[in-house]
Amino acid sequence: MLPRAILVDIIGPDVTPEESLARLNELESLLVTYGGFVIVRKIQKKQVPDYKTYIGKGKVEEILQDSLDLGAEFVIINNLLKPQQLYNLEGVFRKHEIRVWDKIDLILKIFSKHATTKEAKLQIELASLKHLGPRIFRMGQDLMRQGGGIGTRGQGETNIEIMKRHIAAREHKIKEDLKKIVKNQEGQRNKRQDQGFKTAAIVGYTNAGKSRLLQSLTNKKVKVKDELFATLDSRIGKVYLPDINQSVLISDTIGFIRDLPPELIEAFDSTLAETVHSDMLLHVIDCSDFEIEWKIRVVDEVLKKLRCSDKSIIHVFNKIDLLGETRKKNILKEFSHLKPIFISAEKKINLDALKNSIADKLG
Ligand SMILES: Nc1nc2c(ncn2[C@@H]2O[C@H](COP(=O)(O)OP(=O)(O)OP(=O)(O)O)[C@@H](O)[C@H]2O)c(=O)[nH]1
Ligand SMILES: [Mg+2]
Repeated sequence: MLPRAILVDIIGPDVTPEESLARLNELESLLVTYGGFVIVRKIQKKQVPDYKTYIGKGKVEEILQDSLDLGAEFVIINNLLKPQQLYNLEGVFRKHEIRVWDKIDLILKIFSKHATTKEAKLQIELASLKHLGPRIFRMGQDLMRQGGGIGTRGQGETNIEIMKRHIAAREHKIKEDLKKIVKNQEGQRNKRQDQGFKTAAIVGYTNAGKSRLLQSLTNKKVKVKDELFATLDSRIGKVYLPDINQSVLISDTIGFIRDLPPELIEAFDSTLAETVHSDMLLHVIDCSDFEIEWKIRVVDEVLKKLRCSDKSIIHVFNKIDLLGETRKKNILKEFSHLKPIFISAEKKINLDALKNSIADKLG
């Protein structure tokens, strides 16, 4: 049986019903990608999150009762909690064998499931250590306090110190290993540059069709799947542009998502290096999706964090095969300022126009 979960979202008073729905839909897609099943969705409007447990006290009790009544194994909170808050919540649910995750926990679990390369695995381990570390210390401290009497206390402190040192040493080792990978990638990038290749990096929201576009343009075999965060590494393929009689390199990478925590972006430094060093960007947008506008905004924000906002960019509106004429016209009107190029990566519609446009930008 699939793990059963209660989804909880704490939203500010200004969040509209549409946005609130979109937020929970996204969390549900993440859970489905992980392989779970939603039994109830809970929303609490709150100006300021609870200092101790993020969720208000009454709501915590309500969620616990529902979890017990409905047999939930997980409570997943659609926010980014402080380690202390998560730890306190876990304290309420742990004795009933119900686990409490925040959004990063869930994303990290999906990442672990999808990671295949050494680089991705290292990056995920690093992000997990950063995210979980403080909670592990808390647990250690509690054990120490429960130990009580003289003698055990000293032992507990020593154990926490050992644990902290162990985690710090592991972090250090991962960073060293990643540095080697980055160096190797730099070498390859320099070589490609010396050979005169220009690069266009595909970016976009997760599940927009980035990997399919790389495959359709370059025939490179990559993982294409209807799930979030199917891609966790970076891939490069070559495409010939007749307009400028030149081949360019196209790279594909991890997708973005709303509230992508900065520590995850940091951990994925080496995977995102291809994007950061590219000559231009192809921002792929799923135009069959009704949430185009804020997804574009999310991607723009991540690009800003990566200091890529100044790069030349093409807005590639993908999955045109799923659109009726009216909707296409409306989208064209609403987003005309972005000069969209409509394509279908899946059905290979309008790829030549896209190639010409890339040639234009790079030429
Ligand atoms: N109908 C249609 N489906 C598409 C098109 N392009 C991609 N898809 C589908 O959309 C889903 C996601 O495609 P991917 O290429 O894996 O998307 P991605 O952006 O790489 O996703 P992540 O790596 O998970 O961030 C897959 O089921 C694709 O088959 C398109 O032009 N039309
Ligand atoms: Mg992909």
